Order: sequence, then structure tokens, then C-alpha cells
Amino acid sequence: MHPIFAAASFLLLGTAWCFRLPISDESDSKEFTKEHFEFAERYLKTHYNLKSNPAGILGKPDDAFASKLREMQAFFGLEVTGKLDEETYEVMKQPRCGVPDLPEYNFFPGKLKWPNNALTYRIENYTPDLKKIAVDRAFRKAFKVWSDVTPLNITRIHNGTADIMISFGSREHGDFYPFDGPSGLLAHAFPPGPNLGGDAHFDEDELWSTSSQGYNLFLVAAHEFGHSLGLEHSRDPGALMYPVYTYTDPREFILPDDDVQGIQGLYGAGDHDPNPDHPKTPEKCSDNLTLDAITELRGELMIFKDRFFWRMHPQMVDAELVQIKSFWPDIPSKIDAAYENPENDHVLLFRGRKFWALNGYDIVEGYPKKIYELGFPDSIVEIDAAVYLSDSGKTLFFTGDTYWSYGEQYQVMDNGYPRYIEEDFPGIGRKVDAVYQKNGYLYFFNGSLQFEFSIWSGRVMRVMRTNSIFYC
Ligand SMILES: [Ca+2]
Ligand SMILES: [Ca+2]
Ligand SMILES: [Ca+2]
Ligand SMILES: [Zn+2]
Ligand SMILES: [Zn+2]
Repeated sequence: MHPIFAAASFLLLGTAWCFRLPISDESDSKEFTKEHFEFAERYLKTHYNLKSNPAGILGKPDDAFASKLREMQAFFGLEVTGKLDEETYEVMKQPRCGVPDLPEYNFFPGKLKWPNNALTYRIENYTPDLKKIAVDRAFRKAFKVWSDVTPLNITRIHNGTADIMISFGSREHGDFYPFDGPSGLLAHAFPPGPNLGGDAHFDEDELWSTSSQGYNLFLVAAHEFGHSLGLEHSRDPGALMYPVYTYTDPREFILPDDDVQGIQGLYGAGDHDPNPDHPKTPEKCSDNLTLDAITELRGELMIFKDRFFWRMHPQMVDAELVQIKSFWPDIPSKIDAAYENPENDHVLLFRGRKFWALNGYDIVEGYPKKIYELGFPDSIVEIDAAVYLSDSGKTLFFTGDTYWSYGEQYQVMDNGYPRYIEEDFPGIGRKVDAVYQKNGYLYFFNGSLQFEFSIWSGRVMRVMRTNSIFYC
């Protein structure tokens, strides 16, 4: 039935992200080869039930291909064109679960659930990548993710047939849904039912880990067990049941709200939830929207909020929401402030006392650094917002009700700072959540309001809602 997390080892090397780089218009005109189309065709066959064979007609895919491509683009919130483009191709390349994204194409259609709340699982074999005890722990913790929020009682047995039989296998492993070697498909699980129903299979050709190396067994298992219990894929990029693999520190993992709603829709709530604070995915058009940080990156806007950021390309109306960790597994999952210095093509991201420099999507060597290296006194423990002014070569840092000016050329904090925000930027309030510069204006965000401040005339020209940045 359902297949898999498709992993791509080249993603781990970081090279795959070159597809995501808005470096120049060159990337838009990239020629797709026969191989690209064949890859896209295989992807649509596996996950969108594409039946025909369009790849032979290079550059002129047939209607079935285009229509499946549109379904896929809609699922991932991409621009729906029915054409293979960079954005679409890069999403296809991401490591993911191979279970089809559209429930109507699942092997067992309809809402499936276990008829009673007492379930069993059995671990049939082990991966050589981890100690047995680490595998046992990962699976136990992965079931607990679901049993914590439902009345489900899931216990392990060591003999006989369990409802959920768990195994590692490579290539053809006995269910007509073969794995594909390293990368590609990672794992798959069957929805509730007899025999294969509920069973979860993990591709032994992946490197399984308890860390951010390779693929984290707990995270993949928690996702697969969601299928074992009856959940389908979610379109919410913050959900565990989103089909694409994203690393999260397992120690910090709390089941997202979208998944809680899904599983409780099948089994109801339990009576003791140890972590009732389930993270919600931000909604860009919410009237109460507030932001963490904003920066440009080579002409694209990156708008940070909680563990996500929106990417906004100037030519596209729809912003794409992605998890910070899916780009940089090693930086914190929340950002305080961010700015771009186009002179050295670096984007700086701040969290607490530390900051990171990015060149494109790569973290520059030697980072993170401490903010004190920029000249801040010990009393400053975080930066609220930052913006680089190209005319003066200064970066402004906002902390509480004051701001600082930093000369990028000589890398020193300017004398006479900090100064009060209110005195030099009248009308924007006493603090700044996020700021960026465009066409001679500074756009300050404070709570649910956005202030357009003219640098030239030194005053607020317009006040808008924060969510207007998304054309809501
Ligand atoms: Ca079974
Ligand atoms: Ca694989
Ligand atoms: Ca901020
Ligand atoms: Zn899945
Ligand atoms: Zn299988």
C-alpha cells in the first residue's frame, strides 16, 4: 500500500538545495531533461496514482501528467501550473513518505480505524545502524506520541502476530511495494486492518539514527505509526503527517495541533495529555498575526514566525511556508532578528546571544558567534530586529526601546548609541518585532501593525496591518 519516505542522500550533502537558491533568473530558465521528466513521472506514479506514460514526449507532457502535476502542486501550496518548474521539482526531490498524498488513491479508501483501543506491536527485526535498545526506545516513544493524546493503549509483544508488525527491509521485502536503496523512499505503513494492515516497514538502506544524522528513527516511526492508526497525509507543513521529512530535535518534539485534531477525530481525546500545548502552524492572514523577523535573501523575502518562515518571491503572490529546520537542521527553530548584507552576500540570523551567517542556504564556517563580538554590552541578551541600510553601510539593531548603529565596513558599533527608538523613529511605537528596508522605506512591525517609515523624511507614511505583507 503505502509507501514511503523518499530520502535523498544528496540532500544531506546540501547540494540539492541549490535548486532552492534564488540566485538569478538563470534558475528559472533551467532546461529539464528527459531524466527530470522521468523522475517527475515516477514521483507522480508513486504518490498521485499517475497511470499513463507521458515522459517520452519531452517538454510536451500529456494531459494526465499535467493534471497530476496540478494536484501535486496544489497539495504542496505551489503555484498550480501543470508544468514542471524549479519549485515543483525541488519539492519532488525532498525526502518524504511514499504513502500517496491523496487519500482517494490509497489502497484502502475511506476512513479506517482500529475497532478497539487496545493494540499490540511487535518488532520483528532490527537495523544494524543502532543498538537494539535505541530502536526499542524510538518505537516506544513514537507510539507514545499518539497514545498521549488518545485513549489508545498500545503495548509491545514479543511473540505471535501483533496488530502492528514492524520490520526493516530493503528493496523487495514481501509486500509488492519495494524500497529503492539509499535515498528515495524511507519507510511505509499500512492503514488499520487485518494482516498487513497497520504494519510499518523501514528501508534498511537508509542510515537510521537517534540524532540529526541520516534519518531519525523516532521521527519517521512517529509519522508512519500515524498511518498505522489511520491518518493520511496532511497539507499543513508543520504537521507530523506532512509527507516530507523534516528533522526536529526529538527531545523538543511535541505533536503539532493538526495531528492532534486528526487522531482525536478518529479515537477521541485521552484523559491525560502530558504536553497539552500542541504547536499550531501560523496563518498568514490572521488579523492577529505578529512576526519574529524579516530579511531579504537575494531578492526574496524571508518572513520568520515560530519554527517556520515564509518565502516570498517578488513575482509570486503566494508565499510558501516552510520549516526552518528543513533548511538548516543545525540552527534554532525560532529566530529573533535577521538582516541581509548584500555587500558580502551574507544573511545573519539571531537567536538569543548567538548569531549565524548564511551564504545562500549554507551556514558560513566559524558560526555561530556571540553578539558581544559585534560590540554589544553583556546586558543585551537578545536582538529584537535588525536591518541593513545600503546608503550608509550601517546596520541598525533594535533591542527593547533602544537601537544601535553598527558600521559594517569597519565592523564596529558607532559611538553615541544606543539611542531611543521613539526619538529617531517617531510613530512606530516603543519596540520593534521585525524590520526590513525597501525602496527608501523602512517597514517596521510591532504586534499586528506595520509602519511604513520614510528614511528621507524621517516619518511614518502609512500604517497597515502586519498581515498586509501577504496581501491578505
Ligand atoms: Ca497487521
Ligand atoms: Ca530508500
Ligand atoms: Ca524579532
Ligand atoms: Zn506518510
Ligand atoms: Zn513494505
